[in-house]
Amino acid sequence: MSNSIPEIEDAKMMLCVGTNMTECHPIIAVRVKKAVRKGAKLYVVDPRKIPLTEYADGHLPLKLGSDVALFNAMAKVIIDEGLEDKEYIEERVEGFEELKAHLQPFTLEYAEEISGVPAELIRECAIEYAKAESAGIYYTLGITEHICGVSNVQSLCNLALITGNLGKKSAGVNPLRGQNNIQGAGDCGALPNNYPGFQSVEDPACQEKFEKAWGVPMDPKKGITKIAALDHAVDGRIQAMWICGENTLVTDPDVKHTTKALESLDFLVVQDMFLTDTAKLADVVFPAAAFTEVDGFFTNSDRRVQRIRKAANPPGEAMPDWWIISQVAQRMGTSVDFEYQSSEEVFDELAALSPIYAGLTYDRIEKGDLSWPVPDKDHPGTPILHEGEFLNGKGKLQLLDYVPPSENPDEEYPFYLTTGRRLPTYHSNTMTGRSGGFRILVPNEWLEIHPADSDRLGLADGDWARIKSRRGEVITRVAVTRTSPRGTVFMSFAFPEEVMTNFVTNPEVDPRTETPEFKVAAVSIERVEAPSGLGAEQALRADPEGPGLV
Ligand SMILES: Nc1nc2c(c(=O)[nH]1)N[C@H]1C(S)=C(S)[C@@H](COP(=O)(O)OP(=O)(O)OC[C@H]3O[C@@H](n4cnc5c(=O)[nH]c(N)nc54)[C@H](O)[C@@H]3O)O[C@H]1N2
Ligand SMILES: Nc1nc2c(c(=O)[nH]1)N[C@H]1C(S)=C(S)[C@@H](COP(=O)(O)OP(=O)(O)OC[C@H]3O[C@@H](n4cnc5c(=O)[nH]c(N)nc54)[C@H](O)[C@@H]3O)O[C@H]1N2
Ligand SMILES: [Mo]
Repeated sequence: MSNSIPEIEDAKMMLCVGTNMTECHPIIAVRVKKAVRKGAKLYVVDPRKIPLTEYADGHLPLKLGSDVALFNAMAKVIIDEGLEDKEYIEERVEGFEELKAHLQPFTLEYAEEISGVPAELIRECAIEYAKAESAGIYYTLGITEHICGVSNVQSLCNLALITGNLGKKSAGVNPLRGQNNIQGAGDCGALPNNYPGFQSVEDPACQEKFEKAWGVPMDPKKGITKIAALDHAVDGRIQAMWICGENTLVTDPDVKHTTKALESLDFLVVQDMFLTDTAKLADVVFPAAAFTEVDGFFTNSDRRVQRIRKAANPPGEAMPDWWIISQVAQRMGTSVDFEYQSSEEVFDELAALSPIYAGLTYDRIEKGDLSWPVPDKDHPGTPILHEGEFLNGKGKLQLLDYVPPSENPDEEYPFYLTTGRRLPTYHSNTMTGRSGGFRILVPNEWLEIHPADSDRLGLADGDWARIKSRRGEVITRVAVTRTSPRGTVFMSFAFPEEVMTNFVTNPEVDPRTETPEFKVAAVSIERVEAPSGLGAEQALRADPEGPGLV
């Protein structure tokens, strides 16, 4: 995030895009609700009528994958109305005239046609965003898990840049990170293109620095993503894989392809707290300790570095992840020193090699109140990025085109399926599924479908349906609800033992990040009889409340 979480409370306008915040980031959503109570405006851009819309001044229920058309039109409104921040643009932004020319075709009428959102509502949202003293953008997977995910994000950055909302308190462009330490994992170099501290593997100066630190030659080429690695497993270029803390078999798109990839490997290691579906395919399983059972550090969504402390002993043979990795490394006979005695030693090495962590020690992160960059020991941390100047010079406006989703409804597959989360379950449910009472909250998977569509298909609430795409099919219960719009249905992926949602999802990726288009697949839906053995014990779903979409 460019700004810190507590600042949200003082935002004057919040634009929440593709983020089901009350269900997926409920603590952050509390700050949003507090800001609303203090008089801030809230606009929600999401195809579904998610609970956050109940607090909103405006809900823009756009068609799946139409974000660029909508945000380009908003940028055009802002410029046409003369609401851009001229001084900020002059001083800090590059490419304004080019953007202005590029936006000419993105009229409100065009945006309404592509997104289905009434032109007047788009205009209202643009004006509220531009006029606010401080306006924050918050987004999550609704815009990133698309073949145009990068463009979606850039179209939001354009809005922030032309209105001077980057480098300012209670504003910014804020991706709400998914898992507790996904930010920290990237910071530590768990990325194909960076060493720890986001230092490029392709930069000769960085290569030299790490060669010196570790005493071995560095590969000057960047690595590959997990998506590419699975493809390479199928075509034989990769023979061995070590999966740490991921239930890949269940959570990657197109399960048939993932299964083939993992089964093609000569050797698979899985390091997890539980014997997941993925771990069952492994040659070796390393039992990992849980976060409550280890000492270490996590870096939060807003770059806040925090200590975690051991509160219980791990069960059985389970050990901390850093320990398992360093023990294997030592046995591989490398000349690199992997003899860490504690997580603190790992942290000190990270701080020594990454300028953004340079001023941090376990003592300094004791209270968890410092956000990186913290370049030296006296530095107070950086809750707001880009204050005063951008690291790489000027903020560059991007000229973006609308690209439709890779798969769209046709005669054979007439519906859009979008997938995501529900509050009581966490991903593949390996963790949340273990608490006895959770099925009271979410008894089973269900397909969220609008009454206009269910009527046409002869489906009643609680019936069973077959959902089929070009990749595969699943059978699930249906819930007739106005949460999803007509023509678009929604499922989670939390009940793989009953409904393997990712049999159906779309493996097409954004070519720049290789993030799959989990948010759009074309599917067919047909009523089926209740499968034997499953119907009786599965209660009906709990339905989200609210009037829903017409
Ligand atoms: N309870 C719970 N919380 C979680 C998780 C969990 O499994 N359970 N997982 C964590 C992780 S790793 C992550 S990454 C986050 C994810 O957090 P979110 O991204 O908020 O979760 P999703 O359910 O994937 O929701 C995406 C939202 O995008 C909307 N959407 C779909 N398509 C589009 C589109 O084309 N445009 C726009 N504007 N919106 C669209 C959907 O309707 C949905 O409301 O949640 C984290 N928090
Ligand atoms: N259809 C569909 N699929 C999706 C998505 C979607 O929106 N739609 N979203 C995608 C996204 S954003 C995400 S993040 C993924 C999530 O996908 P996964 O990360 O595969 O999902 P989890 O079920 O959270 O699996 C995490 C595993 O880590 C283990 N674990 C937990 N803590 C530790 C630890 O400290 N050490 C070790 N070694 N293991 C640990 C857990 O036991 C669990 O098995 O799903 C992706 N898949
Ligand atoms: Mo995620």
